[in-house]
Amino acid sequence: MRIDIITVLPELLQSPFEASILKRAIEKGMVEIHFHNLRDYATNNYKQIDDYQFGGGAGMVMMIEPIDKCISGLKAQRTYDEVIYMTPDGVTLNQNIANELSLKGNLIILCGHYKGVDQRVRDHFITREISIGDYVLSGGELAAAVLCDTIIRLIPGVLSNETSALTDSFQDDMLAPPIYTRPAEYKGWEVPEILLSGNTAKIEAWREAEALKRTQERRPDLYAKE
Ligand code: 6GU
Repeated sequence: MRIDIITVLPELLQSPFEASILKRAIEKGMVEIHFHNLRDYATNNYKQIDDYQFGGGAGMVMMIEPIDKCISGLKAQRTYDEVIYMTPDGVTLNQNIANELSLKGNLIILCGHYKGVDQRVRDHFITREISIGDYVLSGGELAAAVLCDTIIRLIPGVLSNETSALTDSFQDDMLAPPIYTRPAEYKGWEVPEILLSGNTAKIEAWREAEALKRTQERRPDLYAKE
Protein backbone atom coordinates (compact mmCIF):
# COMPACT_ATOMS: atom_id res chain seq x y z
CA MET A 1 0.00 0.00 0.00
CA ARG A 2 1.09 3.55 -0.73
CA ILE A 3 -0.38 6.60 1.03
CA ASP A 4 0.32 10.15 -0.16
CA ILE A 5 -0.58 12.77 2.43
CA ILE A 6 -1.07 16.37 1.32
CA THR A 7 -0.74 18.85 4.18
CA VAL A 8 0.26 22.40 5.11
CA LEU A 9 1.85 21.06 8.32
CA PRO A 10 3.90 17.92 7.56
CA GLU A 11 5.78 18.27 10.87
CA LEU A 12 2.53 17.71 12.78
CA LEU A 13 2.10 14.34 11.11
CA GLN A 14 5.53 12.76 10.96
CA SER A 15 6.14 11.42 14.47
CA PRO A 16 3.27 8.84 14.55
CA PHE A 17 4.95 7.11 11.60
CA GLU A 18 8.33 7.03 13.33
CA ALA A 19 7.33 4.75 16.22
CA SER A 20 5.83 1.39 17.03
CA ILE A 21 3.62 -0.59 14.66
CA LEU A 22 3.50 2.02 11.91
CA LYS A 23 7.28 2.33 11.83
CA ARG A 24 7.65 -1.43 11.63
CA ALA A 25 5.11 -1.68 8.79
CA ILE A 26 7.07 0.94 6.84
CA GLU A 27 10.42 -0.76 7.56
CA LYS A 28 9.03 -4.13 6.46
CA GLY A 29 8.01 -2.48 3.17
CA MET A 30 4.30 -3.16 3.69
CA VAL A 31 3.35 0.48 3.40
CA GLU A 32 4.95 3.62 1.98
CA ILE A 33 3.99 7.03 3.33
CA HIS A 34 4.84 10.14 1.33
CA PHE A 35 4.26 13.65 2.65
CA HIS A 36 3.61 16.56 0.32
CA ASN A 37 3.83 20.09 1.66
CA LEU A 38 1.09 22.03 -0.10
CA ARG A 39 3.18 25.17 0.16
CA ASP A 40 5.59 23.62 -2.40
CA TYR A 41 2.75 23.72 -4.94
CA ALA A 42 1.87 27.38 -4.43
CA THR A 43 1.74 29.20 -7.73
CA ASN A 44 2.33 32.87 -6.92
CA ASN A 45 5.40 34.70 -5.58
CA TYR A 46 4.01 34.83 -2.04
CA LYS A 47 3.71 31.01 -1.83
CA GLN A 48 0.04 31.63 -1.14
CA ILE A 49 -2.20 28.59 -0.57
CA ASP A 50 -5.26 30.21 1.04
CA ASP A 51 -7.43 33.23 0.30
CA TYR A 52 -10.54 35.10 1.48
CA GLN A 53 -13.88 33.49 0.77
CA PHE A 54 -16.16 34.86 -1.91
CA GLY A 55 -19.27 36.42 -0.42
CA GLY A 56 -17.40 37.50 2.71
CA GLY A 57 -17.11 35.86 6.10
CA ALA A 58 -14.39 35.02 8.60
CA GLY A 59 -11.69 32.48 7.87
CA MET A 60 -9.43 31.61 4.97
CA VAL A 61 -10.14 28.99 2.31
CA MET A 62 -7.56 26.63 0.79
CA MET A 63 -7.18 27.50 -2.91
CA ILE A 64 -7.86 25.00 -5.68
CA GLU A 65 -4.77 25.53 -7.83
CA PRO A 66 -2.01 24.26 -5.48
CA ILE A 67 -4.18 21.27 -4.56
CA ASP A 68 -4.87 20.52 -8.25
CA LYS A 69 -1.15 20.69 -9.05
CA CYS A 70 -0.28 18.31 -6.24
CA ILE A 71 -3.07 15.76 -6.85
CA SER A 72 -2.77 15.85 -10.65
CA GLY A 73 1.00 15.41 -10.40
CA LEU A 74 0.53 12.29 -8.26
CA LYS A 75 -2.21 10.90 -10.51
CA ALA A 76 0.09 11.28 -13.53
CA GLN A 77 2.50 8.82 -11.89
CA ARG A 78 0.10 6.07 -10.76
CA THR A 79 -3.55 5.17 -10.33
CA TYR A 80 -5.19 5.96 -7.00
CA ASP A 81 -8.08 4.00 -5.48
CA GLU A 82 -9.33 6.92 -3.40
CA VAL A 83 -8.65 10.62 -2.86
CA ILE A 84 -9.75 11.19 0.72
CA TYR A 85 -10.47 14.60 2.27
CA MET A 86 -10.23 14.83 6.04
CA THR A 87 -13.01 17.14 7.22
CA PRO A 88 -15.33 17.42 10.26
CA ASP A 89 -18.37 17.27 7.94
CA GLY A 90 -17.29 13.95 6.36
CA VAL A 91 -18.60 10.46 7.10
CA THR A 92 -17.62 9.40 10.63
CA LEU A 93 -14.77 6.86 10.58
CA ASN A 94 -15.57 3.37 11.86
CA GLN A 95 -14.04 -0.10 11.71
CA ASN A 96 -15.95 -1.03 8.53
CA ILE A 97 -14.42 1.92 6.66
CA ALA A 98 -10.96 1.03 8.02
CA ASN A 99 -11.37 -2.60 6.91
CA GLU A 100 -12.43 -1.50 3.44
CA LEU A 101 -9.57 0.98 3.00
CA SER A 102 -6.97 -1.53 4.24
CA LEU A 103 -7.62 -3.56 1.06
CA LYS A 104 -6.73 -0.68 -1.28
CA GLY A 105 -3.45 -0.13 -3.13
CA ASN A 106 -2.81 3.63 -3.44
CA LEU A 107 -4.49 6.38 -1.44
CA ILE A 108 -4.23 10.16 -1.38
CA ILE A 109 -5.23 11.90 1.85
CA LEU A 110 -5.81 15.66 1.79
CA CYS A 111 -5.76 17.38 5.18
CA GLY A 112 -8.12 20.32 5.52
CA HIS A 113 -7.06 23.51 7.28
CA TYR A 114 -8.46 26.97 7.99
CA LYS A 115 -12.15 27.02 7.02
CA GLY A 116 -11.52 24.16 4.59
CA VAL A 117 -10.97 23.82 0.85
CA ASP A 118 -12.68 25.47 -2.11
CA GLN A 119 -15.82 23.40 -2.82
CA ARG A 120 -14.59 22.72 -6.37
CA VAL A 121 -11.76 20.59 -4.92
CA ARG A 122 -14.39 18.42 -3.23
CA ASP A 123 -16.56 18.29 -6.35
CA HIS A 124 -13.81 17.35 -8.79
CA PHE A 125 -10.96 15.59 -6.99
CA ILE A 126 -12.27 13.99 -3.80
CA THR A 127 -13.78 10.48 -3.82
CA ARG A 128 -14.44 10.17 -0.08
CA GLU A 129 -14.76 12.56 2.88
CA ILE A 130 -13.93 11.31 6.36
CA SER A 131 -14.29 12.78 9.86
CA ILE A 132 -13.00 11.07 13.02
CA GLY A 133 -15.81 12.24 15.31
CA ASP A 134 -18.14 15.02 16.34
CA TYR A 135 -15.64 17.56 17.65
CA VAL A 136 -13.42 20.09 15.90
CA LEU A 137 -9.66 19.77 15.42
CA SER A 138 -7.40 22.62 14.27
CA GLY A 139 -6.69 20.73 11.08
CA GLY A 140 -7.03 17.37 9.37
CA GLU A 141 -3.48 16.21 10.21
CA LEU A 142 -4.20 14.44 13.50
CA ALA A 143 -7.31 12.91 11.94
CA ALA A 144 -5.18 11.66 9.01
CA ALA A 145 -2.76 10.06 11.48
CA VAL A 146 -5.68 8.30 13.18
CA LEU A 147 -7.04 7.10 9.83
CA CYS A 148 -3.61 5.81 8.71
CA ASP A 149 -3.11 3.96 12.00
CA THR A 150 -6.47 2.16 11.76
CA ILE A 151 -5.83 1.20 8.14
CA ILE A 152 -2.18 0.14 8.37
CA ARG A 153 -2.59 -2.17 11.36
CA LEU A 154 -5.13 -4.14 9.31
CA ILE A 155 -2.78 -4.85 6.39
CA PRO A 156 -2.00 -8.60 6.50
CA GLY A 157 1.38 -9.24 8.12
CA VAL A 158 1.63 -5.88 9.92
CA LEU A 159 0.41 -7.25 13.24
CA SER A 160 1.99 -10.30 14.78
CA ASN A 161 -0.20 -13.13 16.03
CA GLU A 162 -0.27 -11.82 19.59
CA THR A 163 -1.55 -8.44 18.44
CA SER A 164 -4.05 -9.90 15.96
CA ALA A 165 -6.73 -7.47 14.81
CA LEU A 166 -9.33 -10.24 14.76
CA THR A 167 -9.97 -9.98 18.50
CA ASP A 168 -10.07 -6.16 18.65
CA SER A 169 -13.06 -4.29 19.98
CA PHE A 170 -15.46 -3.31 17.13
CA GLN A 171 -14.19 -5.98 14.74
CA ASP A 172 -17.56 -7.77 15.09
CA ASP A 173 -19.56 -4.83 16.50
CA MET A 174 -18.60 -6.08 19.95
CA LEU A 175 -16.34 -4.62 22.61
CA ALA A 176 -13.44 -6.77 23.80
CA PRO A 177 -13.81 -8.73 27.09
CA PRO A 178 -11.76 -7.93 30.25
CA ILE A 179 -8.13 -9.10 30.13
CA TYR A 180 -5.62 -10.03 32.86
CA THR A 181 -1.95 -10.94 33.22
CA ARG A 182 0.32 -12.09 36.07
CA PRO A 183 0.23 -12.01 39.03
CA ALA A 184 -2.95 -14.07 39.52
CA GLU A 185 -3.49 -12.25 42.81
CA TYR A 186 -2.38 -8.69 43.62
CA LYS A 187 -3.17 -7.00 46.94
CA GLY A 188 -5.97 -9.54 47.33
CA TRP A 189 -7.48 -8.66 43.92
CA GLU A 190 -7.95 -11.90 42.06
CA VAL A 191 -8.11 -12.85 38.42
CA PRO A 192 -11.38 -14.69 37.50
CA GLU A 193 -10.72 -18.33 38.29
CA ILE A 194 -11.99 -19.61 34.97
CA LEU A 195 -9.08 -17.93 33.15
CA LEU A 196 -6.64 -20.05 35.19
CA SER A 197 -8.57 -23.30 34.60
CA GLY A 198 -6.95 -24.27 31.31
CA ASN A 199 -10.41 -25.20 29.95
CA THR A 200 -10.29 -23.40 26.60
CA ALA A 201 -13.94 -24.03 25.72
CA LYS A 202 -15.14 -22.60 29.03
CA ILE A 203 -12.73 -19.66 28.75
CA GLU A 204 -14.02 -18.88 25.27
CA ALA A 205 -17.65 -19.01 26.49
CA TRP A 206 -16.78 -16.73 29.45
CA ARG A 207 -15.08 -14.21 27.15
CA GLU A 208 -18.04 -14.15 24.80
CA ALA A 209 -20.48 -13.59 27.68
CA GLU A 210 -18.32 -10.81 29.17
CA ALA A 211 -17.93 -9.12 25.77
CA LEU A 212 -21.69 -9.22 25.31
CA LYS A 213 -22.29 -7.80 28.80
CA ARG A 214 -19.78 -4.99 28.22
CA THR A 215 -21.29 -4.13 24.85
CA GLN A 216 -24.85 -4.03 26.26
CA GLU A 217 -23.77 -1.83 29.17
CA ARG A 218 -21.42 0.58 27.41
CA ARG A 219 -22.52 0.61 23.79
CA PRO A 220 -26.21 -0.24 23.50
CA ASP A 221 -26.07 1.38 20.03
CA LEU A 222 -23.64 -1.32 18.83
CA TYR A 223 -25.67 -4.05 20.51
CA ALA A 224 -28.84 -2.92 18.71
CA LYS A 225 -27.11 -3.45 15.36
CA GLU A 226 -26.74 -7.22 15.98
CL1 6GU B 1 -11.08 15.09 9.68
N1 6GU B 1 -10.79 17.52 10.63
C1 6GU B 1 -10.99 18.47 11.55
N2 6GU B 1 -10.47 19.69 11.35
N3 6GU B 1 -11.68 18.29 12.67
C2 6GU B 1 -12.18 17.06 12.86
C3 6GU B 1 -12.02 16.01 11.94
C4 6GU B 1 -11.31 16.29 10.81
N4 6GU B 1 -12.64 14.94 12.42
C5 6GU B 1 -13.16 15.29 13.57
N5 6GU B 1 -12.91 16.58 13.84
